[in-house]
Amino acid sequence: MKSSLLRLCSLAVFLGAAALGCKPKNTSDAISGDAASKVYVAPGKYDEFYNFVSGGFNGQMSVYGLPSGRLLKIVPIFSVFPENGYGYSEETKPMLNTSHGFVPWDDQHHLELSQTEGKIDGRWIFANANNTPRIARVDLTTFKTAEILELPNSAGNHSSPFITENTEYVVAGTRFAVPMDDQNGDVPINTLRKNFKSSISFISVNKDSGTMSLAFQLRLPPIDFDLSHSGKGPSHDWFFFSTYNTEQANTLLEVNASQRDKDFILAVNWKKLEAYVKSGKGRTESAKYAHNIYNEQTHSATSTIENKVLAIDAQDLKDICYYIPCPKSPHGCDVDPTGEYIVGSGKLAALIPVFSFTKIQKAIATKDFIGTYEGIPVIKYESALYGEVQKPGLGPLHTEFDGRGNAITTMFVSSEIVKWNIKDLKVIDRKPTYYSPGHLSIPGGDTRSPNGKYVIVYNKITKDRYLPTGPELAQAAQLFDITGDKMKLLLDFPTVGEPHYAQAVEASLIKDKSVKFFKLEDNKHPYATLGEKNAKVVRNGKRVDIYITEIRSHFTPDNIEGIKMGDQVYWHMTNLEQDWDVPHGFAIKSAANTAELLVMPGETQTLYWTPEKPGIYPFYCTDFCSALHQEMQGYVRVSPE
Ligand code: CUK
Ligand code: CUA
Repeated sequence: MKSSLLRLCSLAVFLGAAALGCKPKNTSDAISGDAASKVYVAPGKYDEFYNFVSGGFNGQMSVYGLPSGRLLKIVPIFSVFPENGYGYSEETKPMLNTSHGFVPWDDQHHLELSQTEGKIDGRWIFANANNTPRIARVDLTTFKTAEILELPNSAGNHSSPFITENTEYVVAGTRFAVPMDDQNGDVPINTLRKNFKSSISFISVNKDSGTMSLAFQLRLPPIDFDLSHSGKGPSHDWFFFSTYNTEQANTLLEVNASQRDKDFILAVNWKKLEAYVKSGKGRTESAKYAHNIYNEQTHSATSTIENKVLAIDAQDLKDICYYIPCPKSPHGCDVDPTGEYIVGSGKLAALIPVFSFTKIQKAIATKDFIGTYEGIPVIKYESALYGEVQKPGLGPLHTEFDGRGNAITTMFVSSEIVKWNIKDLKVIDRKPTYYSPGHLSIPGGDTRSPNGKYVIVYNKITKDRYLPTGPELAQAAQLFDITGDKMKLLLDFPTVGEPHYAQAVEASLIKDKSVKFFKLEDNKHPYATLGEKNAKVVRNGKRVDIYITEIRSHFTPDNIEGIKMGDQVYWHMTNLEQDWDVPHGFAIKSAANTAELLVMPGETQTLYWTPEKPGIYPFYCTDFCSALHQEMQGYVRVSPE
């Protein structure tokens, strides 16, 4: 993103917009007199909203309270996390398995809370991985990653994990057109048009368990999907995608991908598509992808490699896909709460086009097309257009809705947020942001019922906003009050990673369902130790299983002998506590110990260990658990073979 900033900024200068600049200077009028009291959450008081923020290149999700901006938790999703042993314990390693093997990092851009009838229901949050395409589901009772599904036939997985109104599907569009996985991919890159395809994955979600499965993939001629959103209400059956690179350029020069005056929004009738698939129109293709599920009873993940996918071609179905021209390098593709208006944000456009679902339907019914693009009908721009927001600012990126008939759009180049009325397309207010905002988020702001109290803006550049921390500065969010006609800046707060999309929701939907500890009697881990008297060391050839319990504040057993060089040692730590917020840690001195374990009350987690030489190895609890925490320690003795 930052490199394209340079291009976009020079574009701003080129357009004679240097006055707007990349760096608004005046901050004094941004802070209103009562801002402090509006964001102050007194000690002992809870925040009103949970704010879930994507981690970008850190591969995690962070959770903040709003309006305070206090960081509550980092939830590892696609990256290993030494703080709690995610990706290091035997139980969580399978979560990061893929068809390419163990991939302990990814680039996480978008989050979407599950919905029922177009409203956030607070059950799960879905996350995308851009690099090795994956979709994850985080359980909001435990704040743990519950499931990760890899996506075959994709590369880059940017336009996801956007969902339909009842979480029927999580939808994921590929960023890169690629040769299909079951073909020989060793083809000249300039045969892209012939040999590459673009896929949109439809992942169904089980209503009760949340379990995902890759239902089918829609195949299209090469095109790069950027962002997407489902329809709502009247447009419930439809999904909308922004695209770029309609020249099917295969070099990285932006000029190549942006030379057209207009790219496309793709409208897909997913409901009809689903019916075609159900009636047997799809074909089964071979494809390899991992499906990883964490089980809360066994406290362990299993990874399965799937080998088939159902595919269906857009060109074979005459009434599923329609392109709508959209100026110019569209990025965000956002649908208003009524489901009637679809906002395309062309990064390089000096206006914001707003499309009308009713007009799109009419154009389809009357075949008001200007032609086809790779076999898919292209609706006439004017026939789909509701209207254009004129002179909104420079570099419109993303739009959210306040539920009162207004939209707020980030302007990447002119570094501001702009509020405009959806009906009359008039700009109502603009406020500078610091600097170069990417995504923004209003609680419920992409659903049928936004809570238009705040907008939170995620900035790409924070130069001079925080104490310097070397060449890289804090990532940053800004909280604005949007209850009045004029937006008011209330708070800056630094964030973890590079935030892209974020979602916020009323805390009441989540907080009372939060699991406080895991019941020991429900612990079905095969190596659980359900009481100190069951603690033991079991040898089976070279394999040694150590069943250890942890309770304030000792290990049982705490002195272990009989381990020999060449042994493969599995430390199965069971935390016997049955109380809220009493994890115990485990770490052992040695090269093989690359992270600690942090074991939640009632849970069992395993560290695999191979001793490096004979001797005495101390181990201890890493989490300050009681006045005797420091004493929570032990020794293991390793003897020659
Ligand atoms: S993208 Cu980051 S600012 Cu990946 Cu959603 Cu627009
Ligand atoms: Cu257990 Cu410290």
